Amino acid sequence: MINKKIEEAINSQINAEMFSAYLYKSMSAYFSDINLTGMAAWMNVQAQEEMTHALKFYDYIIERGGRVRLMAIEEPAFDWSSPIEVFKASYEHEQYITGRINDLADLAIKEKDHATGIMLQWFVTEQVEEEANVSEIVSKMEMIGDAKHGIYMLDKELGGRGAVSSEEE
Ligand code: OFO
Repeated sequence: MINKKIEEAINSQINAEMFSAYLYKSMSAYFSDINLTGMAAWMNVQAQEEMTHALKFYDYIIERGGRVRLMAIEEPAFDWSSPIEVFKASYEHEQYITGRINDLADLAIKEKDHATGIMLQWFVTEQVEEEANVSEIVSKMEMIGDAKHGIYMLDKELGGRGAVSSEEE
C-alpha cells in the first residue's frame, strides 16, 4: 500500500505531466499557425510522450493500491514572440519538471519508499534526455538566427521525429 504523502505527490505529478502535454499541444498549435509544420509535429510527439509519463504515474498509483485523483489542468501559454522563444520556454519547463522529479525522489528516500524510488529512476534518466533534446534545438536555432533557409531545414529535420514507441511508454 502506498503512503498518503507519496500518493498525493504522485497525483500532483500526474497533473504536472498532463499540463506538459497541454503546453506542448499549445506550442504545436502555434507552429501550425505560422506554417512550421515540422516543429508542430515535433511538439505533437512531445505532447504524446507527456501523456505516457502521466499514465505511468497513474498506473503506478493503482498498482500500489492507491487512489488516483485527477485535478484541474492550468491553461497553458497561448502565444510566443518567435519560434526560438517556444523552445526556450520548453527548455525552462523541462528544467522545472526535472526539479519536481528530484523532489519526488527525495521524498521517496525520506519516506523509505524503495519501490517508488526505483520507479522514479526511469524519470530521472528521462529528464536528462528531455532537457538535452530541447537544449540542442535551442542551440541550433541560436546558430540559425533569422536565416529563413536554416529555419526551413530545421523544420524539416524536426518533422522527422517518430511517434512515441512502446519503449517510451
Ligand atoms: Fe514528462 O517530461 Fe517533459 O515535462
